[in-house]
Amino acid sequence: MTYGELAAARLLEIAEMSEAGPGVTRLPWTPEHRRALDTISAWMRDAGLDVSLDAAGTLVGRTPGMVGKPALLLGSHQDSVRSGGRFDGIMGVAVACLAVRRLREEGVRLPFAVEVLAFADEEGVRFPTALIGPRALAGRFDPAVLDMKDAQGASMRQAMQEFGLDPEGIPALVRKKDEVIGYLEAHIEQGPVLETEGRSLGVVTAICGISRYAVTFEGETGHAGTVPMAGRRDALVAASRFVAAVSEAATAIEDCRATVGQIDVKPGVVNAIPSEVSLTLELRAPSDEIRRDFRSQAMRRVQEIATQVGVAVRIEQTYEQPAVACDPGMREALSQAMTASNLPVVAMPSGATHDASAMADLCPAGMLFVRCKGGISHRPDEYADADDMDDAIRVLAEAVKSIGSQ
Ligand code: HGY
Ligand code: MN
Ligand code: MN
Ligand code: MN
Repeated sequence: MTYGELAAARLLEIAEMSEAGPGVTRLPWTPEHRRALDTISAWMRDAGLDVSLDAAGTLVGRTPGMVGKPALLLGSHQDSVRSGGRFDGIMGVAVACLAVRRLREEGVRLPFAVEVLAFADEEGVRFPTALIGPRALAGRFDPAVLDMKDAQGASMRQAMQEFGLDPEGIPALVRKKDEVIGYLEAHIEQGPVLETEGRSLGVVTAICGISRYAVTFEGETGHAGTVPMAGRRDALVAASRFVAAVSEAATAIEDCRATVGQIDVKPGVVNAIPSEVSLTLELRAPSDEIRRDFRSQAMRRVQEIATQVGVAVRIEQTYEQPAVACDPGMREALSQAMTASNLPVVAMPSGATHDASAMADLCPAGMLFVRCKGGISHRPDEYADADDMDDAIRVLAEAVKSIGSQ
């Protein structure tokens, strides 16, 4: 069995650690997360790593006996979106564990420690924020997020405590810059570029920035049959015009993305005019300047529409992650490793955000993309093949080795 085939088998097994329903739904600090921790711990021990769980719920596998030595960090996230795929995030953890095992089996001795990190929450699906684990390591953890609530009304603090963690310990997780050499993350591309180019791997040049908002339109409900159309203050009419307007505006700006993924209508009955609509708005752009310009444009437009329809509108920013350029040294280590593995080097930007976005605040960060069938992701039919994962394990191991020989 190749390392890639072993990765494929492990990912099939851990995909079962999910809520019921299509695809994988594994949210942070849940029973599904707890089951996944046991499996990932076994992957880490199989790679010869000592395993511990930190206060944010990040599982940490570290090479033993390297006390006080700086560490090269590998890893990705264990969580998924709702009805997501088997590879987003967790494949990076599996590939990292098998790259460490490969180095061990080759008898490679490194002058630094290696850690594999399985972050709890990268997607921001359960709570309206994300990247808790990497932001804690980078000293960017904002304790205010502990009061954010999930759809059941549980706060992040409660969720963590019920998971057996002490969130008060999160600020102490910050790493000193001289304790960390860098961070390398393997991740399924989640787009079509590598498949189109007929390549198995790509080196990421930059990661997009992202802003998320909670937008609430407040109008007036009334009888659907007796209230004339003229003069209605229908919150859903305003929201619908806004969704269409922001989508058209984003389409007109190259590489800018606007998505309304969630919407809730009150009173939500067939024969009453919607009085309140709350929705999530997400903006992404390759540069923070483009994203900021687009945000101003979207905010102007939402006020115009609210005035036209006679409703009030409230906008709260819930999450922000600036765009990040991957570290040239890490890119070079990955590129040389690809060349050493007889793979042509493909360099490409990322339209998805990643744990590496936040890790870049702590240390030099690099990413390795793995070909994604049909560019499909955040869907149950997301797929990466064993052969490509085998390439990724080899290249990641090679990159660690080359950093170790610098
Ligand atoms: O949404 C993203 O870009 C990532 O998959 N969390
Ligand atoms: Mn991901
Ligand atoms: Mn994702
Ligand atoms: Mn191959």
